[in-house]
Amino acid sequence: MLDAFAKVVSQADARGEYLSSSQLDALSAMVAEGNKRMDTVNRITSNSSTIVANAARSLFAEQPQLIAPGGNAYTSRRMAACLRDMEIILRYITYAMFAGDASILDDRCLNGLRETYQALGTPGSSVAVGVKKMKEAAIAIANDTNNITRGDCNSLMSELGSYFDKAASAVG
Ligand code: PEB
Repeated sequence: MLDAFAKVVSQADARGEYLSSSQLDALSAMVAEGNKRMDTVNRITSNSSTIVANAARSLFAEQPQLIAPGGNAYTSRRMAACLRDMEIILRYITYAMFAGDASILDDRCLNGLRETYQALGTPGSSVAVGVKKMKEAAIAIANDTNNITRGDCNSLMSELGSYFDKAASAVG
């Protein structure tokens, strides 16, 4: 598991080089913008249940076969497993956002997930739709400019979006 700092250190070490000034500039910008990153993580974390529940509701409205008898989220046990999976994915995305690096998400959540779903007979493409719905909700919440000091959050939001895209394409 790496964060943005450990990542550049390990890359530089692999080449036997000092940290470059562009790497130092990028990390320095990350520190300077750190409050926005923490706010983003905090907003998603404190709204996680809403994000998961609304994304799941919308997924089941679009794909009602999932909750019909014989569907992949039919019976409360499978429904609970489905909501739990979405919660797990969202949680790892908040870790990646905090660390500024996707390796925690890759290593501990997405690695082997496609194969797990294949083995379970769970449709990965439907999970991917659920993840995309969480992406829209999370960005809307994290990027809400009401009642906060306004700043430029474009690059943070595209970074956040990239973690959801990574998760969706890992299973879809
Ligand atoms: C991944 N999901 C399930 C299982 C595992 C995971 C390992 C099998 C064991 C169990 O049932 O608990 N676990 C999960 C994960 C990590 C992990 C992400 C990462 C660290 O450790 N069903 C649907 C939807 C979708 C869904 C499309 C969006 O119809 C999910 C939610 N996952 C789902 C379901 C099961 C499951 C298990 C229904 C139960 C499958 C079954 O037992 O038939």
